[in-house]
Amino acid sequence: LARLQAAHEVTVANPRVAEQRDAFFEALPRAQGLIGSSYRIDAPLLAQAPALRVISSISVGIDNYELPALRERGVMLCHTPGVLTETTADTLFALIMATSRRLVELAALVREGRWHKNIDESLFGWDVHGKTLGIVGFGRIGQALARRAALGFGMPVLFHNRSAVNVNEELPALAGLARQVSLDELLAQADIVALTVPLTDETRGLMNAERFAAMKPGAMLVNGSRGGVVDEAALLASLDSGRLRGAGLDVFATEPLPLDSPLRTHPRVTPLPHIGSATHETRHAMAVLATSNLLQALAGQTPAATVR
Ligand code: 8YV
Repeated sequence: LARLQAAHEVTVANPRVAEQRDAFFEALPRAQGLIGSSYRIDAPLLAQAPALRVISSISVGIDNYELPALRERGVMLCHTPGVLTETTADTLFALIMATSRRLVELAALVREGRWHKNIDESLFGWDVHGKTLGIVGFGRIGQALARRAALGFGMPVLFHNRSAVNVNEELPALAGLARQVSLDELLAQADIVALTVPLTDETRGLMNAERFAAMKPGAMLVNGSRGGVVDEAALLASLDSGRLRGAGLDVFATEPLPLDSPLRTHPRVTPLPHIGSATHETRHAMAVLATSNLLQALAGQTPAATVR
């Protein structure tokens, strides 16, 4: 990346890190290429980068990029789909297990020296195997999660997807194990609801008070998509009412999660710091793909992972 930066006036958009923020905005006017991830790239920022030709995002999600502004300026956007699918699905299933079996809470009990006697019913978790999993958004990650649940844990899978999916033809390994249903049917029948939709105008606030009220009493939610898909006030109300048994959250409306957010310490919430793809292997693969995308684009080619 250093060679790339030297050769092509490339800058890395990671202004969350204060000392990098100044360097980022100093380099931006000269940048022809930009390596991004979760920073908001919108029209005002692009106006500061007249030389910018390509953005290569180290992420599969692209909700932080203002696509019309990119198109208007002819800036190509590439991302890293595919290389993080399995890892992110692993994380989501780990979140299902951790939330169902209260693993984080019970590990803390041991760590804090509060394990004095056999664990009683007040600390029991719930089974995962055999429970019905409802997956909202059936793209690569949703399908990978379905394979883990259906093939590994005997869980019937319901999924809701914007477009029709012919499981028998497209996903034969899941034939007879995963069924496409309406969102209402999914919420009414699923013991565990997993969100794997991209954040769009259609999905923002999807899980609102009405949808939480439509969930099966005692159900659980896990979110590995984007925090903006969930109305967090409605989530908290559903947890506090006891209707929702628990929530495993890897993403939040505001990240890092504010210290005063009730979600950070809620007893029924298992929080993770947006680590869906955060393994050594996968983040390396994402960086390699993002660098390759940038090199191709700066050489005048159109990488396969270009956002259309
Ligand atoms: C990214 C993600 O690593 O790929 C995505 O969309 O949310 C994560 O896997 C994160 O955006 C940081 O780059």
